[in-house]
Amino acid sequence: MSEESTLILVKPDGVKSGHIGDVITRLENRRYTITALKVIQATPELLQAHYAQLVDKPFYPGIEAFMMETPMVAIVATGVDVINSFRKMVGPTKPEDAMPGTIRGDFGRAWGTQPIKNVVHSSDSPESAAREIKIWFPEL
Ligand code: IDP
Repeated sequence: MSEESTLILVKPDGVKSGHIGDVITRLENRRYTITALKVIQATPELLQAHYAQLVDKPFYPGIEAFMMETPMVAIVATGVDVINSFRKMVGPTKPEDAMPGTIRGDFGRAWGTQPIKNVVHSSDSPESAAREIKIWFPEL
């Protein structure tokens, strides 16, 4: 397998609860390379592009408001199979479904809330990763 890159966002609940460092540490422990990293305040435009497939859902306005609560940390991580492997390290969408040892299982605290607050976003496919990296890092 060859190297690939994925887009990771430490969401506002992860920022507020002090888990930026934990996410970075897990990437480094797994020997992924952090190829870009910045603090960025999301806007409705960025979020509508990022969550294009969710914009029409009834819960979308709640997601948009949540994702703008604080600036987020956006990361491009690179390594062999990083997209799928990091998704496994993140765990399923609902923190209450995520096993201990996963980022959402260990650090997700907002169980059963709407919108779902789950510490991090990570790309789910090579196509999503390429699209999302362009949205959050147009300078790359
Ligand atoms: P993922 O983040 O695990 O890839 P997606 O289905 O791509 O999950 O959804 C993106 C984000 O939208 C989720 O992480 C979560 O914050 C929010 N979300 C997804 N489904 C729901 C829902 O049914 N209610 C509220 N929020 C949701």
